Amino acid sequence: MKVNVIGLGYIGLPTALTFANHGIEVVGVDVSETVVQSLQAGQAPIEEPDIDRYLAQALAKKTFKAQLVPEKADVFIIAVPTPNIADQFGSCDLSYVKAAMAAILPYLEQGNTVIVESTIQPRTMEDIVGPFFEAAGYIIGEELYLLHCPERVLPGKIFEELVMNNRIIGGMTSACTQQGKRIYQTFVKGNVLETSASIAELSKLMENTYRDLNIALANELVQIGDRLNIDALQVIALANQHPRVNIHQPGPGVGGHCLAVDPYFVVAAAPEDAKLIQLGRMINTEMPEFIIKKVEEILAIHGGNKIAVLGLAYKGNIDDARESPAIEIAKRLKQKKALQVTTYDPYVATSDVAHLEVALTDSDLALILCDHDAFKDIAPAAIQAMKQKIVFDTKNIVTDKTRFDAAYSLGALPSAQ
Ligand code: SAJ
Repeated sequence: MKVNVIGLGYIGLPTALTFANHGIEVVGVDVSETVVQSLQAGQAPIEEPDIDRYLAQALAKKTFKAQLVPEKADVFIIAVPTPNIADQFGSCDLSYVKAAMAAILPYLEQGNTVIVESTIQPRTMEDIVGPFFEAAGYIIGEELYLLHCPERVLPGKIFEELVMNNRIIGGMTSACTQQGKRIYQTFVKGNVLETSASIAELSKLMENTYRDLNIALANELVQIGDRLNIDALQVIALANQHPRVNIHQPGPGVGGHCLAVDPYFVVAAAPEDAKLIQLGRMINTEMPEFIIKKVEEILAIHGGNKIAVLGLAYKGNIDDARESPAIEIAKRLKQKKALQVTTYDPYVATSDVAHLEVALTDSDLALILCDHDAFKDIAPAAIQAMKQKIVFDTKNIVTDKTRFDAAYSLGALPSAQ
């Protein structure tokens, strides 16, 4: 079996390398010359544990090569970005998917399989992808197998989850589903879950929408706790002692190219019905403003104006800052002339400074916006360099709060009253 993977990003590249390291001949295709050259030189263009090792192995076995254009193959996997369109509901931008479909069309032959892994709006396979290949003369399910097989891996654990997670195989016909099952059983050890393409699309979106909404519930609870002067973090911890309760963790907002994106695809498909989903997105996107308000209250209590913003990535121990609430908060704080803001993130190159202690030196407040391990146990010497030893830990990760003179969190907010 020979596989073309179109789009060598956070999902496409690990997928390509996983197939290649299971003995499948893989051609990785990307529109970026830089990405192709970097991969051919053995350099992975994304941060992910073990990716350099998997790339080296695949290149050494000659089961993987990267290039700008597709080749004839048995299977074509489309794993390109599907960002939101900046329209009323944030609908799905299919331009990259459509470009990938057009790019592979000349290389397709009867009996081939096309799999869309990109996260797409409900009914995209039925209403757009299927008709595209039918218009090119293929009978879906007989001459061309067509599926949506969404990914569900966690950045930072991608290679493990690609193999161990259950995998949804959403065929346009049952023959397509069976073909997809054969392909993914090359490496999937989790259960292969057979379904239709439309159910596969919406179930993937609902996985992230469920999570986004539950985080919104936790973030709303923080604001209720602020109003009522009740520690929301302790409320959550106790409520979750119930065997069937799992309130998620509040934070400075919701980032990433998944939870902050996918719910809008559902809303765009059924705006009159997706009322709760829209409200959840609004609560999460308003958290940065709430955090900034609390920062100003903390500075009003203790004085000072120098803030060390710790964390720019959208989640702990990775370099991805897409849709990161921390980036939004840092930007808005820097727009306030009275404040001096220095950002530091050990994984994000656009940080203002390259060392934690430099960011903390002479600062009045350490504002933790990301759960990087580096911020859990800040050395006393680094804290000693602060002008005021105050921390506002929006991710509730600091292990020893007594190292600070004052420690705030989303459960211990400055009492506005
Ligand atoms: N977050 C909270 N509170 C929580 C959990 C997360 O505020 O209790 C925040 C994080 O800080 C981050 C954002 O939400 O800013 C998203 O984080 P995440 O841990 O949900 O992870 P993602 O977005 O990297 O990955 C999700 C995963 N989906 C689910 O867990 C249902 C992953 O399995 C998906 O493959 C991925 O989206 C995707 O690509 O769809």
